Amino acid sequence: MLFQNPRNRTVRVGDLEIGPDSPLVLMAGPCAVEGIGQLMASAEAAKAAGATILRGGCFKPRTSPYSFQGVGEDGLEILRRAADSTGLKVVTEVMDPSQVEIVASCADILQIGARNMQNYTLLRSMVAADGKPVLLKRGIAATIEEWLYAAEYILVAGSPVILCERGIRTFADHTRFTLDVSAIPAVKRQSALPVIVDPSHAAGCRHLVPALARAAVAVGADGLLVEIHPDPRGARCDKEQALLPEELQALSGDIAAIAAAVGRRFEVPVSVVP
Ligand SMILES: [Mn+2]
Repeated sequence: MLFQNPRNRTVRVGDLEIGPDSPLVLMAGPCAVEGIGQLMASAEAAKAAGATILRGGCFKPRTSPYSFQGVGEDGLEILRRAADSTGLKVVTEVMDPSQVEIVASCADILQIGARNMQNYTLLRSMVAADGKPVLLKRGIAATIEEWLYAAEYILVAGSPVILCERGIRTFADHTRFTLDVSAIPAVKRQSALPVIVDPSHAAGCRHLVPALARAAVAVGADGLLVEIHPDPRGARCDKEQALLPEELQALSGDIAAIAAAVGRRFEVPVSVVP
């Protein structure tokens, strides 16, 4: 194996730092951008729970071509407005090389989804991200070695990488995917890159998300990416797994307590009681 080992273990996003030497970072927001009202409510809920980064997909890779495909470029502006009005950073997915420049002009972190982890044309096209950090989700059937080689394409293209474990495909059908908790300490042995965990897409159902998030923090994740929605029943995408604002608040308190137990910090607003 020949991996670049960035000496700097910290990924900087403006004034925010992500990595093992920094406080845990919480990224939260809806699966998909639907409109300004939904995004503002999500951004306020994220902020109130101690999140510093707002998520939301504008271009959605969907299993079925008949499912909602996202609002497209218009969503980027909505995302930016909601984030700016609450003082949050933005992470959003880019699906195609032709979108890299426009997404990079709006987002603070570009996301490459699990389905695109080995889309080498897209990975190489991160050269157009102008050095902005890229959040690279692990493919649903990718080994750690394949994941790190995919990261390498992005590093070579000039962007720092944040790895994101989001569950892999196994025989188990009680969750949407199986969260590979062991991947977090395992990948950290081989790489200095920050690792965050997405418990939402692994679980696929709301009631399992907090437990998986707590486990991720306990094994050393550097942050979490959590789907929330002000009205999950009306969500156009992934409604089963979106946490309510008050559920994210409760999870934040748990995370602060677990972080402290494993020697990490997670800065929460005073309204969140650990
Ligand atoms: Mn989703």
